[in-house]
Amino acid sequence: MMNSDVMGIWNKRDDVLVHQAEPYNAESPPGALTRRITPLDSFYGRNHAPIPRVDPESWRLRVDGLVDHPLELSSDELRRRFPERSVVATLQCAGNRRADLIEVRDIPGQVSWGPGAVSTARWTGASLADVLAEAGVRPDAAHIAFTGADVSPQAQPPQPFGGSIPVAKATSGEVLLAWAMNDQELPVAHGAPLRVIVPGWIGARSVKWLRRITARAEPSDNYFQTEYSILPAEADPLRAGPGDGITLGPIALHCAILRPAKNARLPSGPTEITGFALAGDDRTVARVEVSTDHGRTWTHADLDPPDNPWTWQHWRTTLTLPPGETELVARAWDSTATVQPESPATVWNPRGYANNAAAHLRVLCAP
Ligand SMILES: Nc1nc2c(c(=O)[nH]1)N[C@H]1C(S)=C(S)[C@@H](COP(=O)(O)O)O[C@H]1N2
Ligand SMILES: [Mo]
Repeated sequence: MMNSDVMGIWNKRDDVLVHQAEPYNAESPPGALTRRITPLDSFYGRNHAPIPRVDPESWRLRVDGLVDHPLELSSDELRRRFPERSVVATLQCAGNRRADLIEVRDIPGQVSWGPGAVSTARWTGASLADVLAEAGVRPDAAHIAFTGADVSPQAQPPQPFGGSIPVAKATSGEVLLAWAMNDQELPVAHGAPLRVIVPGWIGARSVKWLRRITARAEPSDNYFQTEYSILPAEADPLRAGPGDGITLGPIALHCAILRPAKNARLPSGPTEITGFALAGDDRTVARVEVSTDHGRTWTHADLDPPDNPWTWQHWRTTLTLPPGETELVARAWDSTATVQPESPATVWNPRGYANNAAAHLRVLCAP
């Protein structure tokens, strides 16, 4: 397939930041993140393999493992047999803002994501809880595993992308088997004919091109289930085993400055500073603060109320910036009174995941 065809399938705006063309990895332009819902043409894309060929006619979803009634469902059956449900949810890659960790210490072989591996959509589909209720999850099942159709050469051994979540989250109602995104047919690039959406959890658990749902006693043994984990700082990621890391699940508290842009040159005087914060599963953002004096004093920003616990909350404040260089720092607190760590150095880890340090950005004001 020619490169232009590949780009055609992804169907993104010219200003998305493409880190890799194959597998396609691209982050959203900062301007796209100022809106509550991210348009499809600027929603970030994160892949571990080429797009798989899935024929929507012959495609079936299998539900098996520790269930009383294994199911095999076509797209039509899914839409007919289960009530349709929509959830607005922010999807964030666990590798978002790895670039700031790389500045602390190099992380070879991983995509150097800036702050744009995050976007928000309105997802529509069947509730996973409803499908699992029909299959009858047995009491000895503790995890629900998902398997996609894309075989990743990055995995050892090469295997389809997959992962799992605990039964409690899987049956919570908000986890969707989505066939639509922003009220349009789910694009192939984002997992058509069907993908999982696990609101409030790292993007990696929202498996695209879904083929199979398996109820298990243990978490998924898919390569990517434990690849997405926090290793101890001194571990060698190439030698680490599945049990060596802390497996990632719920999203860590996060905050980003959207305006002004990094290294912007501004007139001095009152400047509007905007951004978003995201708390992750079961929490909401309770407060965002901005400092221009390296954290000595903080200004309380205006924060949008939460729509639900899984969607970013935008914030804004106006500060008078002095002439010369200023470092803006923005930090979020969540509804459990947790605050973000100050520095990426605190959270550095060998695979560069879950950088939840406060946002830092330098601007230059005219005298
Ligand atoms: N089948 C499959 N599902 C996948 C992936 C993948 O490579 N293959 N990437 C995961 C990761 S790491 C993220 S962050 C999200 C990205 O979703 P998007 O490409 O729709 O933005 O999809 C997840 N689901
Ligand atoms: Mo991800």
